[in-house]
Amino acid sequence: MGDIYRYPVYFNCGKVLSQEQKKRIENYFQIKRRSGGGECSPVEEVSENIYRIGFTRREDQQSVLQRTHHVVQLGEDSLTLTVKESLDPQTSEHTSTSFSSSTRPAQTPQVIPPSPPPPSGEDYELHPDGSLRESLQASACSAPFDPAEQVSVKIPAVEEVDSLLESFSSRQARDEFSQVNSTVEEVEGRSSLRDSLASGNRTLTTNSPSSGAEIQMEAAAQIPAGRTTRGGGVHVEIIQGTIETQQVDALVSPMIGYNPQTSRIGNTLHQRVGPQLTAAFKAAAGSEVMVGIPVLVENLPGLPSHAVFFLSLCPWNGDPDGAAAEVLKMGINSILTSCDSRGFGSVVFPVLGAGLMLSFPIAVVAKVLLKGIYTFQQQRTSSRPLTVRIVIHPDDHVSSEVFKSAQEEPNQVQESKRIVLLGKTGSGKSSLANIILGEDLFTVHHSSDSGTTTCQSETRDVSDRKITLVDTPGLFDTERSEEDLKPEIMKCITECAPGIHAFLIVLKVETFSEQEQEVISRICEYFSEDILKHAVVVFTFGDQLREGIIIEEFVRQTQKLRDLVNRCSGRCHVFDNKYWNNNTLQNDYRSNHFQREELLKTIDKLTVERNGQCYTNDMLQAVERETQREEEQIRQSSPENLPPEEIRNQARRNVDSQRGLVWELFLALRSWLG
Ligand SMILES: Nc1nc2c(ncn2[C@@H]2O[C@H](COP(=O)(O)OP(=O)(O)OP(=O)(O)O)[C@@H](O)[C@H]2O)c(=O)[nH]1
Ligand SMILES: [Mg+2]
Repeated sequence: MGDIYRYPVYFNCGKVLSQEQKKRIENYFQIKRRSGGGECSPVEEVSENIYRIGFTRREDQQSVLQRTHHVVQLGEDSLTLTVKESLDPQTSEHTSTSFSSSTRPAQTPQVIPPSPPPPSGEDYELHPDGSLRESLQASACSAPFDPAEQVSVKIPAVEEVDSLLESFSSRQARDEFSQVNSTVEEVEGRSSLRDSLASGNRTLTTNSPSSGAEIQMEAAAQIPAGRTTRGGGVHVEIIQGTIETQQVDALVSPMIGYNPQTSRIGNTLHQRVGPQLTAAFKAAAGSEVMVGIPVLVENLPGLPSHAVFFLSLCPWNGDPDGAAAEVLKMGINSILTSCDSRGFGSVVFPVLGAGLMLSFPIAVVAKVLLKGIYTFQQQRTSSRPLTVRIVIHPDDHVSSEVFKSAQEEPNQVQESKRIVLLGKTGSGKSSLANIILGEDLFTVHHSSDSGTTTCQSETRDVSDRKITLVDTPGLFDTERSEEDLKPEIMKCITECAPGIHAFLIVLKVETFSEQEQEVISRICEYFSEDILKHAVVVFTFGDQLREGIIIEEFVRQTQKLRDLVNRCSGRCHVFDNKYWNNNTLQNDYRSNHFQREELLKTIDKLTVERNGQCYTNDMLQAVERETQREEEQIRQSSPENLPPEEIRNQARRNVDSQRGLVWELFLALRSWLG
């Protein structure tokens, strides 16, 4: 990874930085608007109290260095970093770091104040000690939480969560629910979740017409509670503020295990309410809580909100499709369902699970939360207005940025993943595209003198994801001239603006020759090395693989192939578009069905690791701006209300017709970037 972050910035620090402080500094340097920076490495200590952070782009490094001093906010205190480009002893001797506070006199550089609760996310590592996290992780969410108190946390397996979720109205789920939540009922006198289960009038598979959820990002600290939602339905607000001061029907407070004080919010609520909080929680929860099923506590004194949903979650396990994410989804859905059946008009969510304790990536939380709300909204039968407010702590700029970009991209939640297939003529790109989308949409050519001649893009829903595949001709074949490439590269770029989530570099299971190497070099030359951060190497003609051999072993046998896959962070899969279609047995390695699911998971992971950001370059962005201008013109000039999809396609066609101009721009940029 070291060479990716090859543009360093150094700073000196009087004392050892904690992990959390390093993370804050990294977050600061990631946000262009604040520091001038961009994609960067974690902060690492290179010698005593000297730290390095590396950028992937020279422009970002240079723009950070334009300011000698950077001020990073750490709770109430701020840390001033004096930055340098090199470790030259002469210059590094003068680097300094100091703390200052707006409310207190500056402290000595040697003193790092105790960390305040992190604003980023909602839970933090306070309770009861480090062993909690370890025990939860070690037990993979299956151990009783606190045997001394005779309480426990029930954690269903992933499949159980799924089936539980999908069979909410089933008898079995009802029984299970009543078992874990019996005391909630006693305290409340009525449990509308149970009511809704018992009534059986709603299942999660119902597809009712929706009135359309609205998403709004509010910069204001507070939005008056009780604000009416527009047009009924679900109204989503994203604001910065403090959750405990919201005047709404219900707040959501995450927790680990059976302890409501294992999150920042839980602690804050405890401070406001006092010991009654624990007593009321215990009375409501009984001896057991189940992860993903909220415990509702109403009428807590000292709070402006009517009720609090305490939601037990599992720590992040690195898998966007894993148990932790499923539990989070399930919890969100349970809370929203409960709000509906209780007649609540407003509920407030924090950035659930993104703190140190639960450690979900913020991009995952944003996606699960927004998608959960959309899904709920599409499936609910009630048309009663419900305001769902997502509250981000005022200091949590990272979450704010992530949610803002989620909000800025139209229908980001349902936005399709744009994936481009690249590779030599005849490598099996069109065949692979058909396998991935599950339909014969792209023409497969069986003779060597014909082949795909134009870029084609198709979008389909595949395994709960919306996928757009862009099939290309053998764009980077060595015998093709740049003139030949021009129109098709342009078309590919207009199809993919503003960015590409993943590239599939398609290679046959065969000897990796000079020619293949040359194709890879050309791809990197056109799109820059950055492409490999978003690339997966996909092998076709998998039947050539010796029985019992997995693709990684095949890769290991050839140095150049190994290097390529390493540069793609090890991402590789294998298909046989012709012979592996009938093996539908789960976990059968020589099955396209299995490989497709694995490939989709790899792409999900890749997107999460890149915080949802696509591969983009100045060219793609310029084309996107142009496309948006065209869209605006079409909107203004067309008498009838065209659907957004049609406007977008028309705009793309218009931009594509100006290829000459775009090509000039492309060449100019390429020579400028060297
Ligand atoms: N046995 C086998 N044949 C394959 C596989 N993939 C593709 N083919 C065959 O290879 C030939 C070319 O496949 P295409 O999918 O058209 O290849 P392409 O990469 O799209 O080729 P261009 O469009 O020319 O760039 C066809 O005859 C396919 O049936 C595979 O995995 N196994
Ligand atoms: Mg083809």
